Amino acid sequence: MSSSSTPTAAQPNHARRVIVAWIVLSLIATPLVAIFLGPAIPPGNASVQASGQTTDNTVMITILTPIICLLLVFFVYALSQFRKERGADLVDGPPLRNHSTVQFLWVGVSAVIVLFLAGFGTYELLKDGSGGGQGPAPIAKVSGNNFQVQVIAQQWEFTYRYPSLGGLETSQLVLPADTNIELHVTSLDATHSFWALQLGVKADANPGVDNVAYVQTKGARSFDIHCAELCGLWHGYMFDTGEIVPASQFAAWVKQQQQVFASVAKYMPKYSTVYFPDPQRRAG
Ligand SMILES: [Cu+2]
Repeated sequence: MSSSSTPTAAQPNHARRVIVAWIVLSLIATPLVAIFLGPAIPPGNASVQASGQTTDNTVMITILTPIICLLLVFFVYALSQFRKERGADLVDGPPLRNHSTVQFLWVGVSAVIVLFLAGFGTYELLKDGSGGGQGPAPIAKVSGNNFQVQVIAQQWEFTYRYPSLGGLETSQLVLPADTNIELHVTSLDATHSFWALQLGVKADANPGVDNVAYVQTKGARSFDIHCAELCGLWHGYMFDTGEIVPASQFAAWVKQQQQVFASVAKYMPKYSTVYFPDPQRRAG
């Protein structure tokens, strides 16, 4: 940088340089983030809710990109241009006080971004049942005939009950493709959390609570299930793989599971929206 040490020397127009660099960087970075980075952010594409969350993440980081670009440009510009020269005194720049344009832009732009995201986020949460558990009386109900599946957590596994299939209980979660599912998440003992990553579902599993979460499956694929609430010694081993399968394959699987289930059905507790700890089982 060519500069004279006299304070009266003409300064380049720093603001214009920063703004030009910011606009150029933003014009390059924002489409790249929206097209490539956003869609790569979890949870992915296994359900309508998961796709919705990925879209929401994309919207948010796309809005954030110009802001981050401004910070980066200003940071790099300040580091390279506003350096104390060797031997020179350390002098502060002129203070920026009562600059109404800067104040108006700062408050105005921040308010617009925050209020827009609050409105957008609320709409997105209510649109398709969000995939997070909404408790026993959901605000955002997904209308229509949903296929009910009860998720029962206990130390340290999940089991799954299908009330429309005679209370069939299985150790693996299998769901039909392209179906509206109503998950009823509960627990037999401690507080757990049912987290089906690629479905975009994460719902607390509390004893005595029927926590409803909605998910609309897409095509056939497998997905990961983890307990997401520290629930005791083997919490870290409380994971599972679920499957979304075509309707015909689902029917065949149900038939096969019902044959297995038939022999133990008489020992099963009656289907209920919630259960309470079984002292016998816990003692064992
Ligand atoms: Cu757990």
